[in-house]
Amino acid sequence: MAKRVDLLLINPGNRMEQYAKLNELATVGPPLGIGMVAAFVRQHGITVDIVDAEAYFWTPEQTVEYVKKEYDPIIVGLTAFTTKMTAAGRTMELVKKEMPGVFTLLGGHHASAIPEHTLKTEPVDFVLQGEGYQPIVELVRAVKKGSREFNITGIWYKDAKGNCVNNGSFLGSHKLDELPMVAWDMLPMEKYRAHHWQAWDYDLDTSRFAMIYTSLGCAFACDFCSVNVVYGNRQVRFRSVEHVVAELKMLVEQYQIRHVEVVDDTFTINAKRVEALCDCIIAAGLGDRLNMWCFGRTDTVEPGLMRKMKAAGFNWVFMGFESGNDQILQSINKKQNTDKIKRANDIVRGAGIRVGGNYIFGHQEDTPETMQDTLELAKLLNVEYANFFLTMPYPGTNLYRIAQEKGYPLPEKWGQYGFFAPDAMPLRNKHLTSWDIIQFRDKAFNEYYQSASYQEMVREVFGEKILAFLKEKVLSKEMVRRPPPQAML
Ligand code: B12
Ligand code: SF4
Repeated sequence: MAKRVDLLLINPGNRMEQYAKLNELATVGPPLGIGMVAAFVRQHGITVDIVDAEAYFWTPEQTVEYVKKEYDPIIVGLTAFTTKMTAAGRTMELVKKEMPGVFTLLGGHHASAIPEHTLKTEPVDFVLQGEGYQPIVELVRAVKKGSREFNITGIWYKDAKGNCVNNGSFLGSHKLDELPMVAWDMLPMEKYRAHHWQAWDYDLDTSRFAMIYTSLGCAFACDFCSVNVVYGNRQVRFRSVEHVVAELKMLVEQYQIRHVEVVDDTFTINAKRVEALCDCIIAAGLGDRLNMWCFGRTDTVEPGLMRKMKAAGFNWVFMGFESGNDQILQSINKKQNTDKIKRANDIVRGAGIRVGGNYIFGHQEDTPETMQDTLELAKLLNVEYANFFLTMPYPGTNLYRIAQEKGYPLPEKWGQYGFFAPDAMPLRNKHLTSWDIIQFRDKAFNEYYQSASYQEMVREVFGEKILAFLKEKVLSKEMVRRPPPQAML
């Protein structure tokens, strides 16, 4: 018999649209956001479950077929980034068609960035702007009472006349320790797997993977990033180190987790706290049982801190290098220059930690020459793994506003906002079309990964087997670009 629940949370699937030939290699991570919402509402007496369609590689059709058979929910709530909106929209459409009377709810970065547009254009009854704890408890209670008015901070809906009701954004409490741990018991833990590079030192076994947050929000405001549409422009909030370590311990002991991604946007921002966290991880005997990675800013990595992190199981640090040209770095307000980037790279690698370098092509002031500088810096640093990203005008970013002000075309399909989508469409600038940018990015990717110096480094550091894997499984998958649509030229 179908299981009756107040709230069914879904992580919609869209892997083929996003990753195409890279699908089998791309990470499969647990949806922390809905995992936390589920844990919170459950504490308040609401019956809830999670369907992680992405983890099963299900299409919206397969998802709704399963949901219809297994569940009898009052509200179906989905989470989505911009790139997942095609799948989220289709899933909600099918819920409306196949399960009449069930309410639909959408939360996450995309809905928080453009709640009104989302409410007007998607088959959704309620949009959550911001963090999803107390508002959802109140919403479920109101729906169950048969209410027609929802004056709940964070909840946007249409009134009886079809007008959008704006209840603003919900910013959660400052005390993160008061939030429960993710509802890991509702997630298909055996399905998650790390990025392939995270397992290069582990014989390519990506299983036993989880993600964790130790802080939420970011104090910076980079043009291309939309992190604060959910958390608001305020100080970063931290969990206590004990709270984090208790969750890590539970993940290791109950689920035998080994690979962990720390999702904090700038994990290394507060050195003292990171040291205390590392001490606590080491004292709990987890340092050599975990293989973790995190994001760090180039101005927050110092030798002592890196050595401590290495001892605590941090084997990879990813840093936003962004560009190899100092004027471009200044123009994007990143508060770093190429000397600082080189220094940070030396420090992290000096501590025996692998470096992931994030580069972006197509900044608003980029030209073919400055993009070449970025590629040259990448080759010079020759880090263990490099991401070559694109300037994507995600809703909620400054780039999105720039696109609107300047009348630059935006992608026509949500999937085109994905960095690895076959029809990805970065934002153009006054020197470069979207097509110029993407062509350069593809060339940069090939030049970097095919270069003798990169491949030699991989052989030396990780061995012959990893180099063979890289060549056969990653580099052989040539990205086929469709002929560019007019808007990209
Ligand atoms: C981990 C992560 C991933 C993982 C996701 C794993 C997973 N299953 O979720 C992976 C590596 C797969 C990933 C991929 C991508 N990601 Co990502 N990712 C993140 C990261 C670092 C953390 C997300 C997270 O767990 N946050 C912590 C949780 C607790 O917060 P949350 O998810 O926001 O959830 C809260 C609220 O939003 C809300 N909420 C969320 N969903 C719902 C749903 C309901 C019903 C309700 C009520 C509430 C609710 O309540 C939660 C608790 O308050 C964020 C940055 C960030 N700090 O958020 C970027 C981020 C979300 N990613 C981003 C991007 C761009 C991508 C990619 C498109 C990049 C690419 N490769 O092309 C892909 C898209 C993949 C796809 N399938 O389409 C952007 C999104 C921008 C946007 N507007 O869409 C972000 C914000 C990074 C950035 N700096 O801009 N990502
Ligand atoms: S790119 Fe990083 S530092 Fe910049 S706003 Fe986003 S999370 Fe913060």
